Amino acid sequence: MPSSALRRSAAAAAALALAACAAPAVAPTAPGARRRAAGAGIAPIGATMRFGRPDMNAFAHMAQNAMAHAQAGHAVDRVYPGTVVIARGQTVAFESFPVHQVAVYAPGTRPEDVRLDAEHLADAETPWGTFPDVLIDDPASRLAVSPLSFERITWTPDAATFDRPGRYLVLCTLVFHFVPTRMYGWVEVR
Ligand SMILES: [Cu+2]
Repeated sequence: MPSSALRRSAAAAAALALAACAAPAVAPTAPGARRRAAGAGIAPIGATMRFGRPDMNAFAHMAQNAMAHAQAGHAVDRVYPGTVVIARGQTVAFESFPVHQVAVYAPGTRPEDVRLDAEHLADAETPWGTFPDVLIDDPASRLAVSPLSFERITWTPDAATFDRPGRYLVLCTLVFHFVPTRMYGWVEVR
């Protein structure tokens, strides 16, 4: 069953995308932004990772047959660069281009550990309707998950996400990105 959190996340992203159509400004969607805005616990950004590419920052080409387009898988659906290194106390700015969703898993989690059976796939609410069972929703060892990016977004997980040394798996939860194009990378915390 899809988690309500993922549903809320997708719904929030959809609302954001719709709002973006009316107003050009797209606010970064960072959990903990309120707390940081209050002046507490600002985490320095140690690296930037991009999910997808800026030249794919338009989804007009996906509007027709969006589901079929998404399922086809594309070579650009990758993480750039594949590995970044940060220090403890830092976080990562994830620039995400349409359409991806970033999930961070605890050190020790390997790509093959992520479960992809029907019990661990969730629906995605999109501007084109509901896409059934397309989002990887395996909460085991998962530390943080971003909204779906229907526009270019920058998502910065809370500094507590990377609070110990190790190699963190970061992946796109769209199953047809994670599997055929291996859309995942690594954050090394030293
Ligand atoms: Cu993706």
